[in-house]
Amino acid sequence: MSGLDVTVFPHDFAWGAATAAYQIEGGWDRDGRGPSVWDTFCHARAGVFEDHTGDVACNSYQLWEEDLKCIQQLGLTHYRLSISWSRLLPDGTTNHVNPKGVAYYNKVIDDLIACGVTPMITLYHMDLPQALQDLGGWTSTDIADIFESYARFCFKTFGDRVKLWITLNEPYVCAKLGHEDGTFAPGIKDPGISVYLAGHNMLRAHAKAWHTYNTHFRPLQAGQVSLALNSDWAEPSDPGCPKHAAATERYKDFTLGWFACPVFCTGDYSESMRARIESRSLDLGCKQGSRLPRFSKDEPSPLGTADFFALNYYTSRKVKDLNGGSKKSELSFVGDQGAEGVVDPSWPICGVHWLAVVPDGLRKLLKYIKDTYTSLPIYITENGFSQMGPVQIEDTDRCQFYQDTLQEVGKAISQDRVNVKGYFAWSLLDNFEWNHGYSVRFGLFHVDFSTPELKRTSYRSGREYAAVISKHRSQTKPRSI
Ligand code: GBH
Repeated sequence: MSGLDVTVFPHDFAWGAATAAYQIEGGWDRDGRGPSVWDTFCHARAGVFEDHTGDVACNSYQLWEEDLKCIQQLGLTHYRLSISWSRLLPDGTTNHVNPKGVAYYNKVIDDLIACGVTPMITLYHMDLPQALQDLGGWTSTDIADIFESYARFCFKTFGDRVKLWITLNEPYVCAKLGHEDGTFAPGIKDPGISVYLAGHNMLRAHAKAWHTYNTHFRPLQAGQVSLALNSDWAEPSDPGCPKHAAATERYKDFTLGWFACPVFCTGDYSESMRARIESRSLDLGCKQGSRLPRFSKDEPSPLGTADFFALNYYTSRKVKDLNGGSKKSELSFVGDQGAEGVVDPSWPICGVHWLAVVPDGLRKLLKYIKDTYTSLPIYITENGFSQMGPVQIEDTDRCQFYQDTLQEVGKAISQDRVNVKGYFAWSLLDNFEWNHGYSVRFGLFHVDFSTPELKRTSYRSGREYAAVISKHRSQTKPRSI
């Protein structure tokens, strides 16, 4: 990454790395932690690579100090972690607080701050307490208030020190993979119905949590709250064809727009999403009218419930129109979307099959977000490159990827005038990569899962990322007044 011009990044740019509780913590039943949907999913052998589980993962629950050493070696200014909801509140509700869980996160937060690292905390990263799933999980209306109580508890307990909050990570993935495709926990396959209910309740939950923070905590704590949205950059597979161009707009509206439109634009789903789902619901004979729920006037609106834009970007897609295809008469999210994203054969794939390397897609997406949704500051809360197969500690391809990607972020800042405030590499450590188990490695640090010590060793990319951060520190001076 030595070819990177770091001077385009503002002096207070956040250099981070990210992780998520279930993917690193292990200690799944230690010290009073309750099970989450991912414990259930893995233990049921519901489709994870070679039946891997997060029971031990990187054992960050016991080896936090080792993680902290990695963070310090990188010289990060920021670290994004998530709280395991069921470690804090074993049954998901504030009726029962686990003091050991509180102590763990207090220590992590205090240690970070003592080392000069700013924590960014995600409240929910795919790991719903199983007890709440048993009540209907994200498809239940009640979940929004339960999440709000959990969020309130976290703001109250940690908010004196934590100033950057993410309520939900990737509601799209949780709704679609968890409730439509069934490839992520809780493994529900209910095409075209639960996906919208889950997404809707996540938006309600997020909005309630943001309003609680805004009213009761912001005046004293002065922090910021957002939700992390994943999005590919999308372009028509054939730019000359109006059908594919229209499909591309729908693709964007159904992925990023599904959550970004209610939060950043109108307080409601996009017109295109509403109209499509309504008319297809009629065509397909759905009894209750549209399968896309409505926001109630009696509840806090999602509009304006983000203090910054949090973006997880990994890859890009070329979009094809599907309106005439076999999905036309199928009750499904993709049928509603009427569009399909495919990988351009010219794009290299890094490790896992879905991850086509398209660094300039990030620049285009950043500009699109600024032009379409908001002029608020943007944090890139995840972005990364995976390895599969034999481990390469000298991961020169990943180094090239980070250099190319950061160069594109730099262009977004200096040429497109996008207000990018920070960048979080996914991930600090190799970890439990959901349905791919430990077969896919995203870390800046290698973790040796074959021995109980779970030794962390820096990849070359970790060393080079550290060099970028320290070069930036030495080349940019805070503006003097
Ligand atoms: C992020 O999702 C997650 O927030 C993070 O926890 C995760 O570790 C990281 O990405 C890397 O994957 O294999 O065909 O089922 C990014 C969005 C959604 C992209 C799920 C991959 C699975 C495609 N991801 N998708 S498939």
